[in-house]
Order: sequence, then structure tokens, then C-alpha cells
Amino acid sequence: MADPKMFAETLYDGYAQQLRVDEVLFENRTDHQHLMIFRNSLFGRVMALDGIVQTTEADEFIYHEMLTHVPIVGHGKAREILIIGGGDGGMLREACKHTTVERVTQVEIDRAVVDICVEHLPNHSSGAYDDPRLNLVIDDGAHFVESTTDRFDIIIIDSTDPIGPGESLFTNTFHAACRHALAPGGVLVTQNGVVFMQPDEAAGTARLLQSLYADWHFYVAAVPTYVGGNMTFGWGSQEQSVREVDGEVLRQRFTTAGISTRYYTPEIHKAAFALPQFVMELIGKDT
Ligand code: AG3
Repeated sequence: MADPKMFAETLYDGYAQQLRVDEVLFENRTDHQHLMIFRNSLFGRVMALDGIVQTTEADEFIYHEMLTHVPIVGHGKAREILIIGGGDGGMLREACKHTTVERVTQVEIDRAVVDICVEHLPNHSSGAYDDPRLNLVIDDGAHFVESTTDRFDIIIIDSTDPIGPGESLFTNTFHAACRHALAPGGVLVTQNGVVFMQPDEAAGTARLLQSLYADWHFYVAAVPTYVGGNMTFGWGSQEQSVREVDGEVLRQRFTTAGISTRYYTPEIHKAAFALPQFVMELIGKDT
């Protein structure tokens, strides 16, 4: 019998996770990157860009729920949402669960990721690309925020790692433009990689957030296929009160929203901002 085909992730030097490829559903170069979608017995459908796992059916809920409901429930009256990246549609699906959201602008650099994921990873968007509140823009996220005159209550940066097309989303220019595009009381959240494996990502974003926001912090969740422990999510706002909303208020808002989740709870929301000492030191908040 032939050896099973394995997908070995190319993210780290000297360490890699492998997933068995039970069936390749799509594999090709887009105009921007190499895109692969395959089936794995444990994780369901898996989507990889340039050899790095971006999302899987089994564990995507953790990541997408934490990058949407934490800022949206924390904010309490978010109407205008901006998603940068997120072509698989998982972030859009979660944001659209909030009936109080009036418009979701999603800026994805690679149209092929949207089209191919709708076809081969349909449970991620789950119809959300047909939501009338969606304004889908195919553009470089950095270019979009630098030129938009719109203002957003929530900005979610659902980027890849800072290699390839996602690199510009980790720069000062981009983050400064994001701050400018936030409405008063608005919140920016961002994925910052697995902190034990990629400490420079959180440290670099911490410096940017600190220079731009009156209130900034990080929160965490472990996502199995972002291997290596907790992933960090950055948080920036001019309003400290948005991060410090009382647990009871979060519970009330979440109940009123009437949405069902599999990871997010108001208790997790609060607890996720408690950071290990080494992370506090890394982001310069160890005093
Ligand atoms: N964006 C985050 C990918 C990070 C993967 N890298 C890693 N293991 N550090 C995923 C897009 C999902 N919508």
C-alpha cells in the first residue's frame, strides 16, 4: 500500500505539524498565493495558503468567535464592521449573526480565496456571502483603509502570518490608517499568531497598539491547528471602558443578541484578557 500523503506545514524552522491528506479538493496558484483545500479525518476540510494552515472545519469556531463576539459584545452597539482578509468567510458568518450589525465591509485581497472557499469550504461562510448587509471589496487591506472615508465601530484583522500578501497588515502605516478609520468608541482586533512560537508578532503589534491607542491589550485562545498553545489577539481602542465592561452587562447583551456559540461565553470573554506573565513581559505590561 502506498504511504498516505501528508501535508507538512512550512511555518516554523525545526518544527512542523502534519495532517493526512485524505482527499485534495482544490490545489492551485491564485494570482497572489498557493491555495489548497483538502480533507482530513480529524479536522474535516482544511484550507492552507502558501503551505500554512489557515483554517479547518473542526476548530475554526474558536478563532472566528473570539475575533467577532469579543469586540462586538464588548462594544454593545456596533453597526459598522470592517473585516480585513477572512476570505474563507468564517469571520463574516459570525459577524452576521448579530442582527444589530447594519453593514459588514470585507476587504479581501484574493478573490480566488472567496470563490474557492464558497465552493469547497461552504460551511465556513454558510451563506453569509449572500447577506444583503455585506459590502465585499477585493483590494489590498492596507490600500483600502488608507483611502476609505467610512468609519467603523469594529475593525477585525483576519490576516495570514506576516509573510507574503499579509505582510503589509503588520506595519505602522496600516495600523495608523485603521485607527483613523475607527468611529469614536470603536475597537480594533487583530490575530497575532501563537505567542510561544511567534513571540515577535505579539511584541511588534504591542508596540504599534501602544503608540496608537489610549487603551490596548491582548487576549488569548488556543486553536488546535495553530499549533503551539495560545494564540494572541490584539485589542486597541480609545475607550478603556469598552474593554472593562462588567461581566453581567456582557451576559445581558449576549442573551439579548440571542446568538448561539460553541466557544464564546461572556465568562470566556472576561477571562481571555488574563495573560501569562511571560506574555505580559513580552508586550511590555509587566509592571
Ligand atoms: N488567519 C490566521 C492564520 C494564522 C495561522 N498561522 C499560525 N499557525 N500561526 C486565518 C484565517 C481564518 N479566517
